[in-house]
Amino acid sequence: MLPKAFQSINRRTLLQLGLAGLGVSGAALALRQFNRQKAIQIPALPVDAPTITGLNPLKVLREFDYGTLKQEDGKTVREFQITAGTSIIQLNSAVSFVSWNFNGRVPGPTLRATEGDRIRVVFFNKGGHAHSMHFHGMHPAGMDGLRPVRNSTATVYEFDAEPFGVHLYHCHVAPVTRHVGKGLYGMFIIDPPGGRPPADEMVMVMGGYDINEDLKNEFYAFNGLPNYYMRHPIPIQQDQLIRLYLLNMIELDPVVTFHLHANMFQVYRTGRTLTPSEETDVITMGTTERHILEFAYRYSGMYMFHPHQDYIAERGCMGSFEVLSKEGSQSTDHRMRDM
Ligand SMILES: [Cu+2]
Repeated sequence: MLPKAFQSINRRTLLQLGLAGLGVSGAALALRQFNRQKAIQIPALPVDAPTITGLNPLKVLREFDYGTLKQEDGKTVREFQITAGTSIIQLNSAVSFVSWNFNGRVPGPTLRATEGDRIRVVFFNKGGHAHSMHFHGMHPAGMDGLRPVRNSTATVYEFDAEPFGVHLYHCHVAPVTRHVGKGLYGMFIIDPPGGRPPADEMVMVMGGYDINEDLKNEFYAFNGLPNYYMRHPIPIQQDQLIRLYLLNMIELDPVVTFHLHANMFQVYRTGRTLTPSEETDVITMGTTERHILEFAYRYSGMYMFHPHQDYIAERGCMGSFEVLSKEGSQSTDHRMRDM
């Protein structure tokens, strides 16, 4: 009998894969290989994960905004609607923070396109202050987002998506430190024309909060809420490729690192290559630096990730992966036992 994960694959699929003559065990083996290469299993998110005042880091993690697709004069256009606003977010049970944000989230939506697509961002400013959207990547000066867009007005940014890689956008109205620190930033992914191999893809944006305006951050977070992924570890599948799009948007601290426990990761700097340039378990990132990190966990269990500036980790920029064991395999979570 095929393992449960493969039971839904019917004879037609087997024929398409050229596996129909292999017999059940051979087919299962080949399908397992196929599964490893093609069908990525995304574990269900914890159902009890609470939504705290509009922010849900588990949603930020795997949600991509591809815009509204249009064809204009033979060109693919992706139209995005972004609204700047002001809202209060609850950083923990005692501390609230007035955030300025895009589409009610910190970080803003992860905008995603393929290299060469035309990007059209319809930007509404309902934030109560002048704001703008400045994109990283290549575009004409007029689309660079330096011009403040007054409150209750709108503008359109339009340019071609290039070059492929991991980019970002943020408000560029002075003082930028304050506008970014309030939460006006997000990730902008441009996929290479042929895409990348299948993987469990996720986004993490590191941010800081200066709650008393002393030009020092008192709290830090992955995807908006301090310590969220410590309380709600991210479930991932053992032996499955994880592609992490990682961005550092922490203002006021010149540099942070990102460290992954009990593993190594492949680095694609700024997402600008299709082959990795480096393997390590800690990478140093200045503000707005971003990379693709790829890894898979050999052993099931709980593994932390955090900047190795431990004061930053201990103020909220810390999380865990829960690596779920593969179907039918024994747990390899070797915990310490009394001997
Ligand atoms: Cu702004």
